[in-house]
Amino acid sequence: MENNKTKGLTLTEKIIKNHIVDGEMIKGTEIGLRIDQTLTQDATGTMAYLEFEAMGVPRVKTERSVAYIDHNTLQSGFENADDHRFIGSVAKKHGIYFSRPGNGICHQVHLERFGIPGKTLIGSDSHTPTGGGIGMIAIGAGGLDVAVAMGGGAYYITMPKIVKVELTGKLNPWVAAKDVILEVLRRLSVKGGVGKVIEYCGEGVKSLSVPERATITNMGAELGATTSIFPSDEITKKFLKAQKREEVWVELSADPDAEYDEELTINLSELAPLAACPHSPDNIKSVEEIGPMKIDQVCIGSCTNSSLLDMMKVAHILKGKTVHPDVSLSIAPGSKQVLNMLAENGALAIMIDAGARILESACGPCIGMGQSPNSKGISLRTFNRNFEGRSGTKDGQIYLVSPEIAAASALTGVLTDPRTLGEMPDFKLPEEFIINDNMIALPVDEKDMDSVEILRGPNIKPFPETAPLQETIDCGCSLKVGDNITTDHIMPAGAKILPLRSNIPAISNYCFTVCDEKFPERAKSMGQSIIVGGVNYGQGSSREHAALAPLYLGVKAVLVKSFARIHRANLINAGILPLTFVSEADYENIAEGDNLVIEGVREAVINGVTELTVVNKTNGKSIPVLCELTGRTKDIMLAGGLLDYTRESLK
Ligand code: MIC
Ligand code: SF4
Repeated sequence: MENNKTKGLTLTEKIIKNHIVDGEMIKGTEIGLRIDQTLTQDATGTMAYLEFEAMGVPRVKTERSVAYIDHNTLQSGFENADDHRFIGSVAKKHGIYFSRPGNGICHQVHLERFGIPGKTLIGSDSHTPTGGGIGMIAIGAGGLDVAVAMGGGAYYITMPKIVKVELTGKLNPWVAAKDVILEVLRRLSVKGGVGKVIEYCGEGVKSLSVPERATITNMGAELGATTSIFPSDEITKKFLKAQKREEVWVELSADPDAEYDEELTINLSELAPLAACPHSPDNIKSVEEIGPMKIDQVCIGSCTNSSLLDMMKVAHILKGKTVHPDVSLSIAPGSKQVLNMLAENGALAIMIDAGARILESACGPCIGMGQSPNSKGISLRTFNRNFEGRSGTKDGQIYLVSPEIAAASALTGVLTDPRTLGEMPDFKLPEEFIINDNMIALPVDEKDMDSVEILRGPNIKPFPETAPLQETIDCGCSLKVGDNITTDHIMPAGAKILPLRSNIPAISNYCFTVCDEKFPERAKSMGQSIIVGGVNYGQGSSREHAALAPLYLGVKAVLVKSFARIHRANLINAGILPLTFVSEADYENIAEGDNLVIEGVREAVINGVTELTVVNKTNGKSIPVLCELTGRTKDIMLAGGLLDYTRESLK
């Protein structure tokens, strides 16, 4: 047997090894990582900065922290504008770079201007793994975890399994990076990546540019993966050089004898244009299989597919043509840099000429901020999530596709295979991007920080009250839901609800309303309650509001078949007990409204006892459940959440 010490390392292990500050690189155990960079966006940022303020750390301790404004950019009342000003003032005071509204989507801008191969990044947004396209370990986290990292604290994850995805061959014309990640989703499903890092390697990597790699790592979030990563090579160097940041480049790859936990091979030459059908990113069919379905809307953009390369392909397809009369086409270039370059090289004029509705460089329709489709409307989107209702139209039918498919279909009015477009030009990234960071405001020097006033609008309400873990949880089941519940079910987004992200009491009135309109009222009237769910509970976004709203509504525990990673961490951070069924069959032994009792909870957590019993007083059944907490998460739960725990440890 090979000696462990001499075995080669995967790229993930190399970066983790350089950043580990707590624990050991043993799969399945908890490890603490030093975090070099953080990012926040505005929809999660206000909470994250309130939490940062509550910790009382004067200046961020990271190498670079950036606050982006990109989600809540529709200002139909004072709320979002007030929140932007709050974030801007906190950033200025506490040493954080501030990417102003209009500068672009956090992940796109971070890749362009701040990402550094080999560094660690955590962001209060689940698509932070976009940075893996440039060779970073970039992980999505709850706002509170990001606040702790800004304060110099470690970020804790379970040491992941590492999956090798070997890319062979080369993509055929009009087949895109989006089709690669859709193929991975087809094979692994939305829960296939939980507890894993997806590491790409092989000959095929060399044919993919950094933005294409970033499309793949971005949508790795939909696998439930901890993150995804590509090596840092000559192509990465070229990209950084074009961004005038060549000096930060380092070469990084796995050792040739690295050992992986799982392996899969994708032959790029065999891929065909794919689509994720309603209502899940892993519901994959080929465009050919679906056929020429009539469509109502096309939206191009989002952090998955809004790079200059994507936009140039779209412009090429639209050139000299007109958007089909039955279709609405919107395009949101991912950053000011991309938009600026499109304006300079004439591609923007081509898009406008074809009849595209040009949107600002922001998340926009991806998070239901405008462009909701018509009733039962079929919408093709280059985005990463097509969960039910996320578009803002409850019965909207959302298909996730590449920009090539989207643009071709916008012209024909039906789902169209872009391979019918004829010869594909050789789209290349420019030797030099337009660099102008004038929309990134710098913080003041530490000595001047007292002169900065924090601008707190009336929309900003304090963090909800928490309490130390109880010995006995005795309450009713306020809600029972099925498998693959997303955070878009738990805490919906969209133009109407997003402005309430800094106001937990108000936003709580929408908690779970996608599944059951009466839930908030019922939970409140019950005082305390337990939610029961199926597998992969809490998949999707990193929004801690999906834990804070239940906390505000009195939810004490969530009992499910299995959890998605970030949401489970957010529940613990909020002091809500995450429980799983020992036997999934017991899911049937609880109905909504049943009275449930769990005794000896606090003592069990203190003593590290992982098995608890839920007694269903309504039907008399005893249900064994698991409460798997490690040293640190035990203390967080006992304290009533991460904020209380951090406050206590700072005393
Ligand atoms: C998303 O794509 O779901 C979001 C909106 O970017 C979320 C963050 C949020 O809800 O604010 C995410 O991905 O974490
Ligand atoms: Fe914004 Fe959509 Fe990306 Fe989330 S997935 S960061 S909403 S563009």
